[in-house]
Amino acid sequence: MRRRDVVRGMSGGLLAAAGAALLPEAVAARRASQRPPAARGVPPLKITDIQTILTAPNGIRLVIVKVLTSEPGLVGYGCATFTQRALVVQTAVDQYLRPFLVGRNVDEIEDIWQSSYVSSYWRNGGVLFNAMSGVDIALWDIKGKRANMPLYQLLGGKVRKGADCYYHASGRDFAEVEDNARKGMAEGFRHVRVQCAVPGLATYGARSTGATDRTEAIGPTNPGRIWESAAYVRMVPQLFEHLRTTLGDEVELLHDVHERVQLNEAINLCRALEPYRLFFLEDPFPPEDNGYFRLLRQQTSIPLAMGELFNTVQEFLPLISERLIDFIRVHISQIGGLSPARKVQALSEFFGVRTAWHGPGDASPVAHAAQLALELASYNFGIHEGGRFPPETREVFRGCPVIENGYMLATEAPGLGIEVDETLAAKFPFPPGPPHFDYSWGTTRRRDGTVIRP
Ligand code: GCO
Ligand code: MG
Repeated sequence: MRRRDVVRGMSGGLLAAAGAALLPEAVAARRASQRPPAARGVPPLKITDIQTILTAPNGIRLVIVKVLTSEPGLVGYGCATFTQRALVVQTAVDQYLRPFLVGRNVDEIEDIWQSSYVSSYWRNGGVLFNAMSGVDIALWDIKGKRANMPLYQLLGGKVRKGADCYYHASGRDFAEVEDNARKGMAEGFRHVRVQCAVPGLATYGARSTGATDRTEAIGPTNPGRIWESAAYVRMVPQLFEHLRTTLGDEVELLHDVHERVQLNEAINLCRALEPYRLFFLEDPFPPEDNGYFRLLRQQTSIPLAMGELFNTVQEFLPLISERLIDFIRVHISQIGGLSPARKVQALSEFFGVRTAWHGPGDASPVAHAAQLALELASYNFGIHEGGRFPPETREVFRGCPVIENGYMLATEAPGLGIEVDETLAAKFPFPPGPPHFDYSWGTTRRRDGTVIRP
């Protein structure tokens, strides 16, 4: 083969290398010395401080972690929101993670996660993992800013233009749910989660119509808010019958059971819902009943989503590896942040499980932006929960992802693209008394007084 033919079949660096091999040594050496130096990454930077920002722009208690670095002005934000126990997370960050991590190299995200994980000896759980998540997501934000790239670039680059979102529609009756679903559809959402009140009961996702006697402490002998599953299980298929008749077949419908039924009820409910072609049915069981998925899976073709209450990956590994669910729905700050979420996403891809990270109002815009980065870069993305950031939230979190035509889109700014306006954040202090989202946990009971999960 002649030299010209060899060269024609090559390109770029290979061509240069082959050329150098064929040139006299002195010329090759001169050319090498003229080449720009290889990129050597970025100079080491230290964590100089870790702070917490507490804010409730829409009445929902959010915990944000701010990591400061030795480069003046370079900071990162992470979400550590465990809204029901926000102040405990703040203590975990300020009193424990901060002293453990100040002085560490900001680039060592994985090692910072691994060493923080064992730094308390007893580990995991909602408080410690949320605290770690605040730091973890902030470090990814910083890495993106240093690279001058939006975070999805560091995770592999886009595999889609935007993340399809699902809108929440609820109501006191079927007509109100339908009206609210139509509002979402008119805004361009192709996916709508529908929840409806059951008369006389404290139903998840809809304003309660049950009576509450608050003069005495709620307990087994004074149950207060009442939940019974039988009426609910009868209502849901009727709701879907109504919605498919009025809204048509095109729109994708979702529903959250919120862990409130027994195995046999879940089987019957799933079977009754099959004709209505749900996008997914969420959280039929509490995590304590993970074992039920093996039985439910065999009985129905309804796509199953599960997971906002999970903490450790070990809890839900079998659900993924045995293909017992269709969507994994962990709350990314609850499992420790973006670093573990990336692993869950990668693992799930190999078992045909799609991601539908938990994303209600108690996941801050910082968490949504981190989820979005992963969703844009991962093949097995399923759906993004949430349809909007309210105006006050958008003012505090400048640079929220954009929602357009039912898609969440990256702003293309470096890192997560969000700057927290701390002066404004301080104008929305935590509300006194039981926070929003906190009102019913541990106080909703069966008619006979037995507390329900959750
Ligand atoms: C959802 C959830 C939430 C949770 C809430 C708890 O799927 O959106 O179930 O509404 O109940 O995040 O704080
Ligand atoms: Mg849910």
